[in-house]
Amino acid sequence: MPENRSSSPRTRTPGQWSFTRWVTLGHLEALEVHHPLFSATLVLQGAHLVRFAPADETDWLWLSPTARFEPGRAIRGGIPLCWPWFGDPSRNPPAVRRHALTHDAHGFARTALWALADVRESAHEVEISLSLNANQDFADLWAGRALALATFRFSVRGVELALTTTNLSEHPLAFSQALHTYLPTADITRTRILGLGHSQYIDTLDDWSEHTQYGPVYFTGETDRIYESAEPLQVVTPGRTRTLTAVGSDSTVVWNPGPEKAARLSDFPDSAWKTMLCVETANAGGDYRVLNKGQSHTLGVLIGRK
Ligand code: TA6
Repeated sequence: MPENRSSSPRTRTPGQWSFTRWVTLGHLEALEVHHPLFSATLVLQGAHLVRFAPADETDWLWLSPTARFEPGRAIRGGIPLCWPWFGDPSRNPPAVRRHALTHDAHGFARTALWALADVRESAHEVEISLSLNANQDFADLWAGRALALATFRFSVRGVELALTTTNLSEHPLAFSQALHTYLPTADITRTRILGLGHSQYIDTLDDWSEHTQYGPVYFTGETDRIYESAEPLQVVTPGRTRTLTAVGSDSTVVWNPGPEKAARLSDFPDSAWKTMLCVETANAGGDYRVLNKGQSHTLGVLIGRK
């Protein structure tokens, strides 16, 4: 796991905001939003949203009860940003793979220190932007050069997250990525995902073979699939339905570790697989993106209520 790195000196302005303030989570700095309509916690390391809830509601995101907040350590839960590659680099297309200079899953953005770019507050919403300049400071991890800008917009409607990548190099840049959203459920065996019916998917547990989805996605054990679709989704769990609407994506990753893998995961209680799932808005597999010099691409998701 690459150590905690910053692409620029930390510009930490005193909290001159109405609803937003600096806090420390474990050993990490974070911005905590306490708005009359919602609350949220955004960790600077990884531009990692770990909590969001409208007023009088329970958290919309799942965060491991054993998550650790340490420099250079990925946080288990919330919405990790997998960038500038998704998953195992060796499982990426050659154009993406050749830029990755480590074997770490999910790139290095989630353990890098992002810089605060902007905070905007209003009576109805709060928007926070963080940036990561993946320049020569990351030359031992990645052969690319790009600027990543993560913008979070919180409101009573939900969370909008947009991750914009701009190619700063002189050459075309191929990359993959995912907004690795962890969602809670009261019972994974009574949970289903609507909106992926009739789409093709790669089953990483069945030798990465292609399959067709018929009807809702149910969970009967470890599930780890890359769907070649990014239609609007409904995640139906006992007592609540969450909607996920993607932009800039043609792939969706669905993951639940099941009991055996759960026992091997870091910062993850053995039984936690029963009360969480990941539904990840992505540019993964064949949906990787290529940017020419100066070009940008935005991957986004709106997590809302039905
Ligand atoms: O998104 C699915 C996945 O790639 C799974 O294969 C599993 O490894 C999961 O991500 C968690 O990855 P992490 O590195 O956060 O433990």
